[in-house]
Amino acid sequence: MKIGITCYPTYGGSGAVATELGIALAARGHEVHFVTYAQPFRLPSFLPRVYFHEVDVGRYPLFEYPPYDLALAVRMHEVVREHQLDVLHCHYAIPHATSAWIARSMLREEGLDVRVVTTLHGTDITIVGQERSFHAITKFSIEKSHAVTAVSEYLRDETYRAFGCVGCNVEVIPNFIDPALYDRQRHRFPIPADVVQGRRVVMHISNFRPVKRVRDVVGTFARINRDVPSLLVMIGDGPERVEAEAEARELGVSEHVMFLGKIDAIAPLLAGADLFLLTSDKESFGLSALEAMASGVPVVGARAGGLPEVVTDGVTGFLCDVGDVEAMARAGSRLLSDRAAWTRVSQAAAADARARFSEATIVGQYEALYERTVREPLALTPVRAMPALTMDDPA
Ligand code: GMT
Repeated sequence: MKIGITCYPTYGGSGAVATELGIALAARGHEVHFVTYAQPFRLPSFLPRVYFHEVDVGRYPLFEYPPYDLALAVRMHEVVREHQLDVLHCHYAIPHATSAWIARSMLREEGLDVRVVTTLHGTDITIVGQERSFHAITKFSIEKSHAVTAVSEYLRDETYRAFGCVGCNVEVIPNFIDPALYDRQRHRFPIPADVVQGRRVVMHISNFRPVKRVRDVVGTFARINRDVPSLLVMIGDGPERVEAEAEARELGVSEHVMFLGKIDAIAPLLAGADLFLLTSDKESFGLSALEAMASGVPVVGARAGGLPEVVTDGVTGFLCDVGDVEAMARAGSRLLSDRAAWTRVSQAAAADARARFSEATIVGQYEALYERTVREPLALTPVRAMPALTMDDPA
């Protein structure tokens, strides 16, 4: 099959999943065309059957806000025509699914067509999509896709709830890991022993957006560090990084916290971690938690969104109420000070990630979906008439 993939190419779970899906599809013999404004961060420079088409928005001075969604639609239209793509797979609803609908409308004017598959990742539904300015276009773009997937049951249900889509078929296809890559035996931990100084390694990876509650990561760590001497390794960057740095200073743990910034290859870092913290108040899936589990790192986090579908509380990690840093710290300290318990949870996490979220299984589910969609376009049942949500009434 010939598949176009559009995603946010910068750091973030949806871009990571989209890129790894494309790479895996190409390895299975499909032709994959990435259409986006920059080379996706996890995409190597050359792979057989993988192509990258850059979207150029231009710089006309009249445009205070250059219309990326239109430039993307034009590029999608061009790539589908030139390469006879069967499917355009959009990761993150807006603007990608909207641009795909425009591209498809242009193609249909010329007697051509393409199937549009949209994967919902999280904040496209739980935050951005529910803003007054974006609600109607998100709903429209979901309805106009031939097939829609969500990365967790939580996100599927949230889509139905927020957009009033009672009859449409949102299929859950979870995120996945490459078990050969996320294997703690395979890597050498890149942080030197004289930096670690025998401390246990606690890790957090995110884009440091408010939803991640990175102050809670530092707060949880500071409490763990009182019981078990530890080092907190913070990977990623974003608007709340300064808050996390300030929290570390206020709690007097700065010398035990390292901020590494954005890093592409996280598997070697996870291979040396003893505990992973994910304290978000909304997390549709938690790809970084899955990558940690696959690397044999127990996860301690907040019982929010789809994270309980990934982390089995008490078996592959521990989940506590959002914001309850005391409980998270107690769970973390217990794990780090009981070698037998740690080994049990670490092994259970690595095994469960392989059993439920292996690349081989999940990529097969996407392939089956494409085949079904191309053979017999899914007619999404029209969404029932519903009042527009307002920000004062998000229910
Ligand atoms: O906020 C992020 O972590 C980035 C965001 C994205 O779109 O890149 O992540 C969302 O998609 C990931 C991949 O499916 C999920 O693992 C994350 O849970 C989800 N983030 C949120 O729901 C906050």
